[in-house]
Amino acid sequence: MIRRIWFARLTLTTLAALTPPNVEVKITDENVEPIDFEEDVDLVGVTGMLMHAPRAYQIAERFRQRGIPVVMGGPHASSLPLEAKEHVDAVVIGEAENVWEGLIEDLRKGCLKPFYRADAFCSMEKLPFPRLDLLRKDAYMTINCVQTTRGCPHQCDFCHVTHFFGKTYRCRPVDEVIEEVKRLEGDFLVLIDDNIAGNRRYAKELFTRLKPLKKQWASQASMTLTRDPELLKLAAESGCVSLFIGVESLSPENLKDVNKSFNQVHQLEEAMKAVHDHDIMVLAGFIFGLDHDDEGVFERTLRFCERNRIELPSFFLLTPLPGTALFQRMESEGRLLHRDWGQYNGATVVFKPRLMTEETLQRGFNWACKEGYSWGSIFKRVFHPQQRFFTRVLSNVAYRSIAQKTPEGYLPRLSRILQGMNGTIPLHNTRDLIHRVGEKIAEKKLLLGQKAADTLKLYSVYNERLKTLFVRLEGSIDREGAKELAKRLKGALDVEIQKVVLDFNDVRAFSSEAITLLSRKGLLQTEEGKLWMAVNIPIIPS
Ligand code: B12
Ligand code: SF4
Repeated sequence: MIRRIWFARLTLTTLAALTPPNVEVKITDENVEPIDFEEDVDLVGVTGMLMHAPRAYQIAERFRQRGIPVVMGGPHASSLPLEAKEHVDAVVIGEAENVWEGLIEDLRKGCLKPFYRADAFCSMEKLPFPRLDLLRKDAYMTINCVQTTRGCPHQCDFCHVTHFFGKTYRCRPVDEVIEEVKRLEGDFLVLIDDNIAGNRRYAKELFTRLKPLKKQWASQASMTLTRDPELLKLAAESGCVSLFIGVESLSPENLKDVNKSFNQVHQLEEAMKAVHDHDIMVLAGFIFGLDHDDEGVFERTLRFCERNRIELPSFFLLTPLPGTALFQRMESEGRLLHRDWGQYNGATVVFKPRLMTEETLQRGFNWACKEGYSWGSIFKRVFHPQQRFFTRVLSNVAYRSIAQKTPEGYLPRLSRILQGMNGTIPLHNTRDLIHRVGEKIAEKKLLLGQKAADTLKLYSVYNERLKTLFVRLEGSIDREGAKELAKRLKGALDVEIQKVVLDFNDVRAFSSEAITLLSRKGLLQTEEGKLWMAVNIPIIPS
């Protein structure tokens, strides 16, 4: 099943291509085949992401026991070279292009150095084509992987890409990419770039040149691509059939926290529709455990995927990767639970979340993974009249088989209540509203004469650690709005909720009836003359 969706990384095939032709190379991808530890070799190279580090060290140890030198490179070894060096003979820090040949030469001379650091990013011109011929063709959905760019113009706090490849976005000459694509067998390929649309001008040229080759391709892109209709159209015309898009969160506060505000939440639905309108499948990535995520995030996110018919939702737990701004922040706040890198796999909680306990986050994540690929959810996301229907179903079946392996999870008990707490309440009567001017007069910004908002919006967040529900109100409140608010709060009463904090700071106008009702219910208490208050809700009279 996994073969239907698994493709090979370009790491080892690239290294093989960089190896002098008089050296014999063999690739073993342990994802799909066992390692022959008895193999007669002069040098072993290991690669891996952070989560693979413990296994990489075991592999190194087995070969080193036989006296075979081991060199390690890749994202993990480059972030923590001193740690890696404790397990291997040499560490390559950064890209291999400028150092690999020298390392092999040193090996021949018997003077392997402990560290090889790529001091500058390599040129993207004349890169050798990866040795795809060394891969087992039958082990993957496809071995046709091509990289057209390195890096990303953005710098999201949790992402390792800009840390590793730098903020520079380097593009290969389009001629060379086209030549590489032409040599591939079959009509499907994966462009394994981190952000295929990082440079619009380059992307437009690339897509235009891909068009006549009549291949189909999949890739990753940031949301910015969805805001450029011309580029999106060109992508589709050049054969784009699916895009992994890092949506990450439905909360603007979360996105701001991780330096990803260019994902604009209010445009998300439109963006998903734009991609679908071009008959491109969406693999949307979501991160759970960000600082503004409460227990409602799992259900809210899954329903978003269903509503927007996202073909393949991918849920990840926030994972602080060494080298990233997120890691630094979590470390300085003392929130990392341990440094057992094997568990830094995006599916295990490794830090203290802000608004939930570790258990709630883990179980909620497990629930979302399983529920997201339940038949019911697949049905909602996939069954609609669009092309590539069978591809959608088959890839969901493959993802489902992986999701089934997720340990048992459950939807946090307060999830339903939290969904009910949010939303917009329309006003019945906007004529008799009294503008709230007190603080504004003090600021010399009179709001008198301005039209009052004709809705009341509720934004709720539950802090499981404080057992407190925070509700921010925005807009205007009339009698009906006040009644509805009181009703929802009453509904939210639960043994676990001990306190509710209402924030009226963004309420611009009240009707006198609303004020009376809120006061009668004990919801309105002024603090130093300000209209916002903390209320112990269990005292609400019915
Ligand atoms: C393709 C890809 C995948 C594929 C992998 C398919 C497969 N068969 O493994 C999929 C989509 C499944 C995937 C999943 C995940 N991925 Co991924 N993935 C990538 C991606 C986009 C491209 C990898 C690639 O081919 N790069 C091209 C090659 C040429 O670059 P390279 O690997 O860095 O190698 C160069 C150097 O590092 C060096 N080098 C590397 N290894 C070695 C070894 C030796 C001996 C030497 C000398 C040199 C050397 O030389 C190479 C040439 O310069 C990278 C991002 C990126 N741009 O690299 C992320 C990336 C590697 N993934 C990442 C992550 C976190 C994951 C997940 C854990 C995500 C998650 N939370 O679930 C999972 C783990 C899955 C798993 N079980 O393995 C992170 C790793 C960060 C880290 N420090 O660990 C990256 C960097 C992306 C990111 N946003 O931060 N991924
Ligand atoms: S847009 Fe994607 S690839 Fe670029 S920095 Fe953010 S997460 Fe990483």
